[in-house]
Amino acid sequence: MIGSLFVTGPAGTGKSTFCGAYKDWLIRNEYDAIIVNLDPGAEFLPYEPDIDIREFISLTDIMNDYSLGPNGAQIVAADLLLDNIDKIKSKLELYEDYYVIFDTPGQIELFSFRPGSTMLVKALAGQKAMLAFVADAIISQTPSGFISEKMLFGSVYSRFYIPMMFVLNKIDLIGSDRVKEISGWEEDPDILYDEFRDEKEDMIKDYFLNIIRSLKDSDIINKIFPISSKDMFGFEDIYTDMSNYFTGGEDTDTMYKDE
Ligand SMILES: Nc1nc2c(ncn2[C@@H]2O[C@H](COP(=O)(O)OP(=O)(O)OP(=O)(O)O)[C@@H](O)[C@H]2O)c(=O)[nH]1
Ligand SMILES: [Mg+2]
Repeated sequence: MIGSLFVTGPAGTGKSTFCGAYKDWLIRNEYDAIIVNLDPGAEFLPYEPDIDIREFISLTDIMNDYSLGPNGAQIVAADLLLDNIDKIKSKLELYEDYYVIFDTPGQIELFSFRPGSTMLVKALAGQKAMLAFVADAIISQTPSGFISEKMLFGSVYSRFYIPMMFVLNKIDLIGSDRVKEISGWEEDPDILYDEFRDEKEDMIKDYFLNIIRSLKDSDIINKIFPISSKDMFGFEDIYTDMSNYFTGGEDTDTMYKDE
């Protein structure tokens, strides 16, 4: 692989839709890309996975074999991912000059907070791994929603400690003026703090001011990638960041292009 993007984030933020749309965008722009589905519980995927963990792990079998409900089975399945690394790796070897997009389970804690996940990322992608944290623009458009998404982002970052993008998905639902306001919070956390106070009607303590400041000081509040997976908008910036990281900005794929 040239590089990989592990796509994580809270349930329903559009991770799988993003994976499918971003792969299509890459291919449309003549970059080779595949998707690996790492969600054994996915019942429907908005794309055709090139490699699929469901070939090796069945949630229904786990529920039957271990007498578990769906949540317990998801936890066993997340741990069983590790036992299947070699099988996934041998399939990945067929895609030497490809970008690899990994779709991860809907429940963020299954991927981001299980001890095996950092090992999984290392084993599958080594140093060639980035993370995309997909947040929902509808939730992130309020100061409190934005702060909680950023804290979750920081929490995932502390687990993996590899380059990680804050991807604000579904911006088609909030409009460009709202996106500008959210970007303004990135640039000046004092504005975020003031608007947070307005939202909470001044009923807040320095506690939150300190949290916002420390998010800014730690660079957790720094850059957002506003996108719409529905409209395929904003993908260029994500690709630029990936390509800068993995290839130093050089297009190593030019040999696959017509021109
Ligand atoms: N308007 C709009 N809807 C979107 C966008 N991206 C995803 N959706 C919708 O959001 C819903 C959830 O999308 P998924 O891609 O399944 O989200 P997910 O994060 O993979 O969900 P889980 O894996 O179940 O956590 C679907 O109805 C998508 O059509 C977007 O950019 N704009
Ligand atoms: Mg999904």
